[in-house]
Amino acid sequence: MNTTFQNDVIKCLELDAGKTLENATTKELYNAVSKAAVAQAYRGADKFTGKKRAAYLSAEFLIGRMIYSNLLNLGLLDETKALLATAGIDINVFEDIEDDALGNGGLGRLAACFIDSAATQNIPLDGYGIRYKYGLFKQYFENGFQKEKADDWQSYGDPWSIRRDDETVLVKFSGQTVKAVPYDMPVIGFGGKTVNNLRLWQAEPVNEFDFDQFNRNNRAASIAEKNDAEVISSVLYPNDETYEGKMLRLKQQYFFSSASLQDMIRKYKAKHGSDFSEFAKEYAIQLNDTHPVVSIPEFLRILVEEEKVELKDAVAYAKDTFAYTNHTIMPEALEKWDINLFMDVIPTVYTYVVALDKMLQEDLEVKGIKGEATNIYRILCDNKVHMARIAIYATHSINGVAQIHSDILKTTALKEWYKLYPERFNNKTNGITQRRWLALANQELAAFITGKIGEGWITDLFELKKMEQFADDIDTLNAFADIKHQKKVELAEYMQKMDGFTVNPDFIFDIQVKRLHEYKRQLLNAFSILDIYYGIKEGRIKNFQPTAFIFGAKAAPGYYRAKGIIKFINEIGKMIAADPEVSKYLSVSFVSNYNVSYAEKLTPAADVSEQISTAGTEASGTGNMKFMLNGAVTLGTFDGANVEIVEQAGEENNYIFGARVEDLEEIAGKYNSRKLYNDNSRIRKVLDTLVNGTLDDGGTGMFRDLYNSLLDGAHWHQPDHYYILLDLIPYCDAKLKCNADYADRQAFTKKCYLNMANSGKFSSDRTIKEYAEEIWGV
Ligand code: 26Q
Repeated sequence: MNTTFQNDVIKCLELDAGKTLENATTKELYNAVSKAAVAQAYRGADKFTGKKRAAYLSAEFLIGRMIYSNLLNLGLLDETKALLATAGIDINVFEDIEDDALGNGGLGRLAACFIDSAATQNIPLDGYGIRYKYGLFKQYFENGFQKEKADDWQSYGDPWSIRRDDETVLVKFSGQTVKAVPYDMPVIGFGGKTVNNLRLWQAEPVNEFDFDQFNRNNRAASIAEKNDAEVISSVLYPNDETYEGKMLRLKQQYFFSSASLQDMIRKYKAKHGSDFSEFAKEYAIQLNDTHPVVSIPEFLRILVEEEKVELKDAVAYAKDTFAYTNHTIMPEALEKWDINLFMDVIPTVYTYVVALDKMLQEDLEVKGIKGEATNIYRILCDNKVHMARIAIYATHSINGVAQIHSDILKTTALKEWYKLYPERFNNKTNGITQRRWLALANQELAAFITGKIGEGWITDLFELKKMEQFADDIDTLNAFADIKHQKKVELAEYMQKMDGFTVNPDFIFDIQVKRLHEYKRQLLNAFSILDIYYGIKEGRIKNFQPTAFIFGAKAAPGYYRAKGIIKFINEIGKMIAADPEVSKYLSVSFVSNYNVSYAEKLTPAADVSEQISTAGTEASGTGNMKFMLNGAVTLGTFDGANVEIVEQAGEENNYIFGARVEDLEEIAGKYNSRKLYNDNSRIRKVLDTLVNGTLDDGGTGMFRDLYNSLLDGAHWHQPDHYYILLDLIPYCDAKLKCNADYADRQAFTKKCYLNMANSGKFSSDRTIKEYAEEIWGV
């Protein structure tokens, strides 16, 4: 028992709230426990001194709820439970605390897993990002349609952050200067030995209030500067994968990029003065996608204009310091700013973009590339600033996030660049932290594993391989199956409480949770459910093992088609629930407000993990890894990290279907979705529900639009751009095969078990060590 920690909690309650454990509110308890834990973290940590550090620059950190994971890593979880229990309080009261939802999805959650892993593996890595006032919107449903409301994540306070006014910096835009105020969160490694830092910048005015304007009765003008500054860190853009050229978004990017660089440069100068030749020996900077890439020309600007470094030296230091991670190959996600907008917002930085473009041209000329042929490389082209091109030209490392993705970058998406700089390209397959996604989210399975092989897996997930030796032991498999059932019961209760769904825990739990996107093909899943529905009704499908299909997804508020898909799935659920003949075998539930905390309930409860993106579109996926770790089979395409998942766990233990990248390359240009529709009555039957009145979109025209997109195409896309109709029948076959296999419960449990036992590769501990060794040299 750590009496210092316990005393701190009691003391904090007394000082901050004038309360005791017995009469404190949840909010007061939360603040007291958190503050005591922060103090404990800083007390116990080793100090890194003088070593090179890495910085992870990311517009998003999707941390989720912090209290449980921090207590776990500090070894204080059981103790806190016990302390609260003395006053009759259940530690579950903290489930009311909001998630830190400062990210959209995979890219932001990856950043959160990475900082957890780095701290656990004693790697000096700090995160830098934006302290958005409002995180990703909260989702609710009205008549099956998605609605959004603001996410006020600080409603219970933010006891994990420490505001550091003394380290405030100024960020200058054309005609506007704002303060960037750092809020630091301790990033606590498992065991509490290493504490790294996550620094999130908040935008504030230099002058809070203009008294002159106020006295002249100009109320709005008196607070205009405050509003114009605060808006910069006010809200996370809820748009992943589609790019929008909004001025405020560029301001956000420059705001945190500039502040973070100023921070590092200030610390560097305190040690080395103005000789920047050692900068890359002190700092490695990893750019999480193109969102912080403006930090490269900003680095040049500061070095050249404020530190009097020669431009060509500054560029050389940049190349040694920066590295870039690509998270998508889809053209609509590539950031390209209008030159005019860029010049309007940050003209002083634009100068260095021009300089980079010129140096690039000179380098190309040396390699014999000139004139028109340079267009595919030019940083400034078609009146746009191409951010990914800056990131490739002025860094020493470019990585994809799964093997197949990195290969596609080399052979397709960035092949011209690969010819120029082959040595820069590398792969870093994503991972997830087993502390949150197993030790915390599935305490029953964690305890079971520890009972068999000890707790080494918590910091070395490859240890899970030792579980394989029990894969034929009946008692082991039964115990494993019991835990799965227990987690399904818990999820069913949670869904009842949160969304009013009644889900039968004796059904197969088949789960698809992820952002809503056409390429992720939730619509394909919906069609397969309709095909099963009609198959059961027509007697075509017999002996169907009852299945609960569970969805969770947010659609970007302006993404009309994605919202149509949500409504469609909700209508399918309604139709099936109203049909007693089929609802004995099928249920469809779309949970609302899917977030990290919901994911922690869903992942342990899945039997089947749906990972069905069109081959070549999902850079990696990380949800797939969470399900595998918790013992689910993957029903998926040969895409992203699924490829490596089946490589580890065996194709025979998973259900892989559909066209592969090579098949789609072959078919491109010849694909005719309408022919598939005309030739196959099952395809026709399910598609027609969109337009024949079977399912109702409330007169919005959303379903007709979906139907047209599959058969007629729209915008610049061919019909059925994501090959839903091509993969539909193979997908239904794989799903039914999986369903039939479930009848042999023991054989199916063994498949799930082997997935868990072979998931060691997918720890973000492995990934972050690869970054540290192969890119950062820390
Ligand atoms: C860009 C410009 C303007 C506004 C928003 C954005 C923006 C924001 C977020 C663009 C993209 C994102 C997020 C992308 C993302 O989450 N990608 C996912 O990254 C995961 C981690 O590598 C992969 O596993 C997923 O495959 C990939 O989709």
